[in-house]
Amino acid sequence: MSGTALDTKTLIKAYERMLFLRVAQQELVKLYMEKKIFSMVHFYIGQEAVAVGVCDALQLSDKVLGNHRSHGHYLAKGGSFRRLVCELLGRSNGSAHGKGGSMHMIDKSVNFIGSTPLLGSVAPIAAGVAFEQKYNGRNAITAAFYGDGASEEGVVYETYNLAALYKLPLLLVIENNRFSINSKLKDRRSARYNLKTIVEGFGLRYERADGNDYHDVHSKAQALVQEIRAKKEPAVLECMTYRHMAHSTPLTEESYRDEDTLEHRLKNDSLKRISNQLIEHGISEKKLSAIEDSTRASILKDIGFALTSPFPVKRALYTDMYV
Ligand SMILES: Cc1ncc(C[n+]2csc(CCOP(=O)(O)OP(=O)(O)O)c2C)c(N)n1
Repeated sequence: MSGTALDTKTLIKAYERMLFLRVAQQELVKLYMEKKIFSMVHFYIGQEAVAVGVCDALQLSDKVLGNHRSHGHYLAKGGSFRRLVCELLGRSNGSAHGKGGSMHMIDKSVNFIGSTPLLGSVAPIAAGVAFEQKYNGRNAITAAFYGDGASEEGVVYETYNLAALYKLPLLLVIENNRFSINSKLKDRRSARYNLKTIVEGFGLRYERADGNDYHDVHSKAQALVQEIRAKKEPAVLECMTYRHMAHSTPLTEESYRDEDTLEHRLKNDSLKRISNQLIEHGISEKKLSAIEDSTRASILKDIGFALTSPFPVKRALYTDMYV
């Protein structure tokens, strides 16, 4: 952990935000199992400290982009759960009018610019967004989230090069959950692969955080964001984390894991960690479960709204098109 200790009020707020992402995902899993979600879904359970820790270091005017696993990024940037669940259920008041699904989260009102499932493609797009911010003299930065698998795509290395050359206000957040689908880091990279050396070699700053620890992610993200804003120089923040569920479906497949067993993941779980910290701060378990109950109630209300919302009309097929 780094940075000065967090006060109780800040910890509770972080807990509430992370818990919202967790409970929202748990309820979405149920909808998925009931076959109410048509699109492919990649759940974010386990990685909440990354999205919340980073987005808590940003301002509303900063822009965020994500990947195929972006429910958490979207919500952490202030996106509406009601619009998210409507989108997943294919309803017309979804964030992309029910036509994008889970992998195409977008909400320009909170500067969540979009998520793109083509691995690695988010990096150059985010660099373009950051270029506009610098070119037009805005005091804002862009953050992009992508996984360790995506970080191996060639276009990401090209982005490092141009981002450093043009000194872009860009924060690239790598969520290293150790897998690209079921493929392990050691089966994809030489034992001598060193991301810090690579990133710094291109001329960007590099930091590594414990992605299961809100405080560590947040304090490192905050320090980088301040530097990026002041100096207009890009940085990479690599967050080591775990996804609790399978890549997508079947949701609970565990056979490809070795050291990151279910027991190990639960022991290191970000929400468990922050609730233990709150208990150390004198917050009772009763208070924590009351927060969980009211969080779930608000989520269920939005799901109820979504389930009774209309599907897009046929002529909506011809809107929001580039042709
Ligand atoms: C260019 C490209 N190649 C392959 C895929 C198929 N694919 C989708 S997700 C995924 C694994 C992604 O792993 P990572 O980037 O680490 O993110 P995670 O799923 O672990 O969050 C792959 C190979 C894709 N979407 N795009």
